[in-house]
Amino acid sequence: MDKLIVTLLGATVIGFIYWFFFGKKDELVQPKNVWSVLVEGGYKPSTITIPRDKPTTLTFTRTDANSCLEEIVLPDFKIKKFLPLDKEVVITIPPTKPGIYTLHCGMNMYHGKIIVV
Ligand SMILES: [Cu+2]
Repeated sequence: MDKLIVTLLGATVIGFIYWFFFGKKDELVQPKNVWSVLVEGGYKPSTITIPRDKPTTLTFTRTDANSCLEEIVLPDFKIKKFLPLDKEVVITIPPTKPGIYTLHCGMNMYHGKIIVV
């Protein structure tokens, strides 16, 4: 009986560790070159992981009437775009060297991250 409990506990711990380190990380690191970002009280998701060797298409949809979010800026890519309410705006990012790049609203109050891997 004790052995069984220890085994079950061990399996649970291993499962948790796996989930904690790999499950989450996978979600964060898995690069995609097509993303849809909802602009509502910020950027959702706020961290976007993209591959270095392919052009990436980001589609932004602003559903937040807050004028603070009506402009999006990707300073490293020299991109600045107006986001009309409830309209999809496509931003294309060329293949880029690995690194962390920021994106923010016109007033630099809301932030997001583009991770190129
Ligand atoms: Cu703003």
